[in-house]
Amino acid sequence: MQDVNHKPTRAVVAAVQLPGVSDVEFEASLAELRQLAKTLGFEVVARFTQKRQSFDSSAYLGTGKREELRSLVQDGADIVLVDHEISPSQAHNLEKEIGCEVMDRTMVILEIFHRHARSRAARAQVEIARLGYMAPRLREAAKLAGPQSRERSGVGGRAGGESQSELDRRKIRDRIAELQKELDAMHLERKTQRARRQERQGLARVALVGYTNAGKSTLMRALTASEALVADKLFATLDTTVRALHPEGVPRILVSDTVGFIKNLPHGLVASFKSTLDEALEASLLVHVVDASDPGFERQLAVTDEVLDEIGAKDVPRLLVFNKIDRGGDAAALRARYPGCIVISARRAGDVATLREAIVAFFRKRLVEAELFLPWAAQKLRGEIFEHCEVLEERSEGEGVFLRVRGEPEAVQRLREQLAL
Ligand SMILES: Nc1nc2c(ncn2[C@@H]2O[C@H](COP(=O)(O)OP(=O)(O)OP(=O)(O)O)[C@@H](O)[C@H]2O)c(=O)[nH]1
Ligand SMILES: [Mg+2]
Repeated sequence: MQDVNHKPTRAVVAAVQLPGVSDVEFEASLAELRQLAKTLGFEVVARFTQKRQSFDSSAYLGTGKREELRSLVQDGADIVLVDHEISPSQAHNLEKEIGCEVMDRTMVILEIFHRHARSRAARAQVEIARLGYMAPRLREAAKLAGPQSRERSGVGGRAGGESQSELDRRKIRDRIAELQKELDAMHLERKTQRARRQERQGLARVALVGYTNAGKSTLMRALTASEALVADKLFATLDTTVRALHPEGVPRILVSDTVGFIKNLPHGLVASFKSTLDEALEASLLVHVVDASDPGFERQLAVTDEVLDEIGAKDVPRLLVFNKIDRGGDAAALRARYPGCIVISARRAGDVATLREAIVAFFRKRLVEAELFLPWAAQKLRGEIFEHCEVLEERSEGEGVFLRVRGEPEAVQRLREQLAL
């Protein structure tokens, strides 16, 4: 997609506006496609739109419009990005008529995920989604290429009489199965590690979720004094990372940063990122971060809610956080409209402290007070008690010490069990 001189690829963003879609919604989606294109390093040279009752079944745009687009492309564009997911045959026909490559929204998002995937798990997840997207397209390509495609020279191992496309499909299926097996193994391993970590570190967990580019990683950095990747790109973060809230207190709170959501997140991606998100969704609190300065924030908020429902996180308590208020947005109006929300800028230390306090308050509400008796013989548990609980009072009595403590119910229960041994 890059020419030999490494000049940026020149892209046209194109979209059909259907009757039910408002101008605002349409423009917001197109602006987002531009952002996606920029994230891929494309230079957007033109926009191209058409109002239609429905997508043209053969090539997305109407006949006359395809002609127009063809000459626009000839004037200097390398690729056309279409703001919907289109069928393999629509893409193929459109490419043929306008004379350049066409990428639909799904493909653009998949490509970004592909480039940003770092960990083994993220790579495998993205590859599964890409293969799932490509399979029907390969079938289409084979159909269009006709019977002579059987003559195409394949890479070894072809069973007698099997066409190239059948072979490719079989390979794709096998590869997906293989990747899925790897992922399942990784998932299991992570689960075990997580269980161990929770044993050690307590159970208070909060996950930062929200639309891509809302500022989740920026807040992660500020809240945990760590080095999460922050970038003015869509889908900068693909892996869940976990760090302790800083400064540490009782309970010790773990914060996770997660992959961002977007309108029309390809279905294959939702499925494949579910395991990554699962970890985050075991959190007791979701901090839903919204970019208050984005005119389309309401839609972004709704999309995030939808995806959270879809992946089974509907009932996890949420804290709604409007971020980037330094860039725009009406704080008073937001507070009136979304009771209980917090309006902040991740760039202001005071605001981050307010958010931290809200998170800590949520978890402190769960804490219970209890009395523990620590016999002299079990002094080795003393450090553990102090690590997991706040000790409110301590008095020696006969065979040991009584400690009045405050901690998470699970931590207190665990200590009780250990003391009973
Ligand atoms: N002005 C302003 N910019 C912010 C604020 N918070 C984050 N940003 C910027 O917004 C951009 C995106 O921030 P990230 O923290 O990477 O966003 P994210 O939600 O993690 O995005 P993904 O990982 O892509 O889902 C970066 O350029 C940040 O510097 C804020 O409060 N004010
Ligand atoms: Mg991020």
